[in-house]
Amino acid sequence: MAELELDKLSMDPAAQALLKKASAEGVETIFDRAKAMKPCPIGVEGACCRICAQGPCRVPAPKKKEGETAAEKKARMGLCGATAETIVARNFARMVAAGTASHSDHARGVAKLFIEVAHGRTQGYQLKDVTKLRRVAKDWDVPVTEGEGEDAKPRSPEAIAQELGPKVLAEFGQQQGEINYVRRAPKKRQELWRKHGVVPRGVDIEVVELMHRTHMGVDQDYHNLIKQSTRCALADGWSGSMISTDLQDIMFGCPVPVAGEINLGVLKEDHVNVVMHGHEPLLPEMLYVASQEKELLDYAKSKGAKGIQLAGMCCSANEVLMRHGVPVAGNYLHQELAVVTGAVDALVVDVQCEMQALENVAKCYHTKIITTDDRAKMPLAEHIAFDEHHALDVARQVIRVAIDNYPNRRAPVMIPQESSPTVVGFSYETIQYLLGGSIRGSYYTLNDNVIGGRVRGVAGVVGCNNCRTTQDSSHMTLIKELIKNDVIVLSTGCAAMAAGKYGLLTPESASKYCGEGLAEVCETVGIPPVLHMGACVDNSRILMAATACVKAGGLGTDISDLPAAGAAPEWMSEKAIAIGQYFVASGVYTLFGVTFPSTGSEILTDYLFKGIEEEYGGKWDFVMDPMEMAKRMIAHIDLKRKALGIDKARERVLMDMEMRRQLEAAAGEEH
Ligand code: NFS
Ligand code: SF4
Repeated sequence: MAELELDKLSMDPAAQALLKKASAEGVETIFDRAKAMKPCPIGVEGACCRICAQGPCRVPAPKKKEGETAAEKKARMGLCGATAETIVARNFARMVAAGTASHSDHARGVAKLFIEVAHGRTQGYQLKDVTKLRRVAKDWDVPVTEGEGEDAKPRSPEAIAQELGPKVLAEFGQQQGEINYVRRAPKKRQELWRKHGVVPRGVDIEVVELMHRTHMGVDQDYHNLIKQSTRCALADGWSGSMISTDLQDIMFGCPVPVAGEINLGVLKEDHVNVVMHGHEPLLPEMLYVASQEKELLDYAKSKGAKGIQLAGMCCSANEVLMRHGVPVAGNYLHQELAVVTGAVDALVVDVQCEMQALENVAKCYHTKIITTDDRAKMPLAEHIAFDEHHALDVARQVIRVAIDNYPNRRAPVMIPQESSPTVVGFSYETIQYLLGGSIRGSYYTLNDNVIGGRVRGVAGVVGCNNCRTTQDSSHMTLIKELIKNDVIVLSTGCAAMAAGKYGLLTPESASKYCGEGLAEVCETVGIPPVLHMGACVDNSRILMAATACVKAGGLGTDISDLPAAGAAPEWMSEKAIAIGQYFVASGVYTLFGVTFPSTGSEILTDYLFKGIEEEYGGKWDFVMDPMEMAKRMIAHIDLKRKALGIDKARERVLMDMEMRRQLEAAAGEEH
């Protein structure tokens, strides 16, 4: 691969160095394949229907839109007569269904584990955060005390959990009524959802119904299809994902600020390196415990290693980083590159975002790929099945395999030096504590700073890496532009890791990159301008934070009133579309980069980008250029400030700052 192109593939020097190594060693990566295989232009715009065997039917948007006559437009249909609107909406809907299914199947596993933990039937797990357990129990109408009046005593955590677990699990199969956490949303939002008939009944039913309605010859009305997509996506955000977050916090601990390191430089040449890659923190929690056991450390030493280095990848990484400060080897596009270092003794995967190509790359090195989830196998990998009843033993076995593999390393090993310090762990609760203060117990201080104009607004920057763009580049350009304009950034997933790699997850970065208003707030509170809130299921924490802002007062009465916007500039997964749809339906202006899967239908795109706002107060947008993306987000934030009547306050703050700058300059001259 020509050297010149490296900076087009990734802005990360660690990635560039390893791409060079891969190329010299004749190892193919996704970056090579992306060059060789161009995406299908019809599929990209969602305009290929292959849901029955009479197709695939292709209905691409005409090159020149003005040129399409009514007759041509009419002729643009599949064999069964499905219009471009129907076909594109069906494809979009299926992405929402798959994304929701992924987050929710993860959540179901967590709920099942939770029940086992409650009954003491697992190995290694416990109910760590009893305060959160009690709070969550109240939200599910599970009593936290027993006895009446003065005799009332706190109920044991086990008893609470034993009642709570089955209640939560039942929500997946619930057939009617409303999902429980709808009650957590602002009142006005709940009413809006009820009015439009999109409050999810349960989790599974919304996915199944959406799959049914997108089968050949069922729902042929794009608006109706997007309506069910909304209902399904809301089940993701306000149920599946939120359940994962809550129960994981109870079992593994609710994140509080913790220091960590990010990038491939966290691997150690003289240690046994175990990379945990995937999304479900169940096994990684136990790997973390096992990696510290003396017996295994001694075993590693007996093989000539100095110790065991655990490192995470993708969202499993975010989970253990947030809770234990376990270092992160990288985000999505780093997975093959980690193997290319030649220093990874075992790459342990669970579910989601794992490239099958890992097997091929691993063949060129000594790395053992270990699958651990019966739902996610790879033909060439070793499978060590996770079992919550013996989770710690399974973790020990995995680490033993890695240790046994350590002596098999082949030269040359090359670990890039890059790794950046981070401060992570900004759960919804932590932000409340840091910014709201324990007295008011709310997001009041944050609101106060927004109202006063120091903080211009709030942005969520989330989502993946995508090999069709320069790795991390759009994330960085967008985030830097936002914080420079005093917009505080909440981040999750691979976007948050990107922010970490280039130093934006440290409190010190505030004075370097932020506008004066945001810098002052960050310095006073001691927080980074980009708050790492966790994995992608933890986007539910952003929903909770947005709701808390509404409830704290002064910024309107619904999420759609907030000076806020969301973006996924490098998205690639179906989960991202599900997330985007629930943010839009929760009232957020949501921008995606790279490509947008509805462009095959102008009418549908117009609805998603404009019409839907009249119904939900939020809308989609598609912008490839991250600077333009920032511009639109800031413009939207300013629009909301104006509607709230707080635009003048910001002008005053800026004026004060200018005056202070002049005074300081004058004082400087005097000296
Ligand atoms: Ni989210 Fe996390 Fe990353 Fe994208 Fe994949 S790891 S769940 S889907 S690629 S952000
Ligand atoms: Fe073609 Fe209709 Fe079959 Fe889709 S459902 S493949 S548009 S015939």
